Amino acid sequence: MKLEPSGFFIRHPPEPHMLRDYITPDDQLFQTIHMGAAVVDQEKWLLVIDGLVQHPFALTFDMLRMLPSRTVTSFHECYGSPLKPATTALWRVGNVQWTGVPLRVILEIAIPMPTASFVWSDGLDRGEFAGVKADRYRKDLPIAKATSDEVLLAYEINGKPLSKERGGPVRLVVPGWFGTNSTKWISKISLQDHRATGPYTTRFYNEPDPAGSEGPLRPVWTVEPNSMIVAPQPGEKIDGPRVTVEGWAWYHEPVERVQLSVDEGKSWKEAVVGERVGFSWQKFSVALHLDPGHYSIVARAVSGDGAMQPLSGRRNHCHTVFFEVGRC
Ligand SMILES: Nc1nc2c(c(=O)[nH]1)N[C@H]1C(S)=C(S)[C@@H](COP(=O)(O)O)O[C@H]1N2
Ligand SMILES: [Mo]
Repeated sequence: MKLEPSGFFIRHPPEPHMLRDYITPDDQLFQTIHMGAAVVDQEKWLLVIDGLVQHPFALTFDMLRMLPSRTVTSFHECYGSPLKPATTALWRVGNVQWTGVPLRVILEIAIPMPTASFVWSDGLDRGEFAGVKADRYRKDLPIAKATSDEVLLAYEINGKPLSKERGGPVRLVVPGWFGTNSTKWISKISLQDHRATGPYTTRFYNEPDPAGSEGPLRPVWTVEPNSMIVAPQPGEKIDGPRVTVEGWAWYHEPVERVQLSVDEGKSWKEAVVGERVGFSWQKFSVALHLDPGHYSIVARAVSGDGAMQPLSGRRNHCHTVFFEVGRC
């Protein structure tokens, strides 16, 4: 398997204030590649389904295209480096439309055995990341998530074929879960009764519970509540007194409230939060009346289940933007 480029590669997203569009264009969406981008010939691509199934089989790209497809709008967020403690906020995120065949359709053809509890997914990339060698990129999903409607074997992003760097011709997409679970250059699905072997589910991408409990590490699966301010932009000078604050909020479950503070979290004002469509990010906005002066504004997403962003020290900590209100 040829890798081009080979080795670790990140394409960083633009600053949050540049991500104003509801649908992030492909060229504004970050990319994360651990070992290199696999060069896959669509004509030769084959997906193998095996393990704890009654009917193991393989299918070509043309066969995949004949199966029922759907389009899911979803935010897409990278967890960040699995080598560093999860304390730095990155806003390595976007919101896109994925089109493909629900993984469930494939699993229904294969018929999982009752003992199958995890779905492993293998990518065609191999090599070394952080000094650790791997013969493939391998991830896993509990069968309940793998069989939910939104999980796709995707071949399109925003209505266009996936590029090589995006994981084409076919990748897994796991809406609501961190990007690391969405295996690119997918070539094999295997049903198993235990978590996947290989560095990307054992050495990397397990973390302590941020609640601080001493228990075992948990897999990096569901996304935590998060948000980012897209307006005002950092350093902007606005004619007051009316200042419109806007941004995006996301979580694996819908975000219920977004709160804003101009006094470093002492008091909070509720923003208007838009509906979630599928697994999309949600727009928030609020109009503030501010006297002339220098301000810092902080946004905090709160979910229906009570989870909220911490002010600092966590990968999803609150975003702060400094700006100035002038006299109009
Ligand atoms: N095969 C394979 N799949 C992969 C990766 C990889 O290195 N190899 N990187 C993962 C990570 S960490 C993220 S955040 C997403 C990034 O997808 P994108 O580059 O399309 O944004 O792909 C995931 N899937
Ligand atoms: Mo990632």
